[in-house]
Amino acid sequence: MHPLVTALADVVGASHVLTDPELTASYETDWTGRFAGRAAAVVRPGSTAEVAAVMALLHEAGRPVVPQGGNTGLVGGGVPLHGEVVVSLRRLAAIDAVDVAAGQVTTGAGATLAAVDAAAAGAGLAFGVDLAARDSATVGGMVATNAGGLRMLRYGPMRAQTAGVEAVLADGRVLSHLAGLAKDNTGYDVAGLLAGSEGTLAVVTRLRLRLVPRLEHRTTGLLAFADADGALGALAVLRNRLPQSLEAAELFLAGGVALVCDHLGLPPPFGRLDPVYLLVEVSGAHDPTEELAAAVVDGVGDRALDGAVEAEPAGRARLWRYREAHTEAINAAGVPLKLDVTLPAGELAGFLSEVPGAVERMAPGARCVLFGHAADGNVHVNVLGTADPAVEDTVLRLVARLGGSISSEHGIGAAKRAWLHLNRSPAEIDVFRAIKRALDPDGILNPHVLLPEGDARTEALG
Ligand code: 2HG
Ligand code: ZN
Repeated sequence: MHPLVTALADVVGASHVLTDPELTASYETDWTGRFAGRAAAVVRPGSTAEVAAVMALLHEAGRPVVPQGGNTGLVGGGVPLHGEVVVSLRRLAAIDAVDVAAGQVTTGAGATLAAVDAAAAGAGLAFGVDLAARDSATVGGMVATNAGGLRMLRYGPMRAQTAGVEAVLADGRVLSHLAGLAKDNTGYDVAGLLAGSEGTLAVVTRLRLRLVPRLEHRTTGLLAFADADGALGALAVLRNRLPQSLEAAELFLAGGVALVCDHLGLPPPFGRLDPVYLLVEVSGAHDPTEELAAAVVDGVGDRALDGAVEAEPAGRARLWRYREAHTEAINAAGVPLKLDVTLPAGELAGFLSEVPGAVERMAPGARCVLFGHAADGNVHVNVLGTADPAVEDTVLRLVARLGGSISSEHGIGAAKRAWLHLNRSPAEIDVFRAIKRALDPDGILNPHVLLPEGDARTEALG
């Protein structure tokens, strides 16, 4: 056995150092199947102290590391594409008792989103971020990618929920700032910096998370429109009419709904495919159904082709299924190029109509599925039937030209590092490099993501 494997096993126990390809396989391929590599080993520490000891060993040995949570990332940022050691945080899943007075909870990085929300529910509270991968995505990975999700318009992204962080530096030193004090101006905001750092600066081991009131009443509406302008106009009206209660506003198109219906054997909403759908959800301490129905009837009525409002859980789930099953339906149809982008509000409708043609010109026959979080200007451009980087290049350049962001909520990862310069100036990238060098001078933490290619250490290890 390799001496490093023996040393790691001494720290975490032999059963938590995996080298057998059958056991490492699920840690080596991303959820879409697009990004895959071989890990030198997979290490599964069970505590912050073990993570610290593991990092000290790997640092001394000069071994590059990919920290991994639930492996639900979509940009190749959490899988070992270059023979790295995977440090899986999933065993750090313990959640402390909810601090009701503070409206916060301290949790291990490996707890899933669903588990944190369930713990919050036990105390009459909720977690502000929600997303379709809730049963697998871990809160540590969600902080590392600054995940946004379905309620971003109401509560903000993971960075906004993160009141404190504990993390292990590349050399094994531990930073711990978990008090979650509402006012705490004692220097740099490390938690804020680690949110969105994609495992390149430190390994997040514990978090102090903000919780939000649990709003028991919830109503979902699905509206169909002839075009994106109609849907986005309706959204603008609903945002004004429902400033306190609007929690989600999701947009999707006929092509995506057709895929979902094929995949799940569902009838289309309203018995036919309409060009554009807007799904909205409102919540409140009191039943918001009337408020939503009134806003739809007076504010949106004449713009929509059809609509449904559901307050019962089964009816709401039925409407959400059309939106939430997009990712799995796309995966069932092939290995997609996934381009998660933000457009300025005024450019969104134009982008939605321009992208399919631009993709078709680059990759004739490729299938473009567009959906996303309309209130955030966030479009998930999924392209099936091509792996041509020229398609990514075309779409990302179009986004940048329109003043948007090439990564809305999934991160840069391995997938988009070649295009970081479209959104970040040379001076900004120099600052990124300086921060990276300060925290990880030997460049062992996720060296092949986020920063441009030439920055990674190149020697093959493993
Ligand atoms: C979602 O909004 C996720 O469902 C995944 O961000 C998006 O599959 C995608 O492209
Ligand atoms: Zn999304």
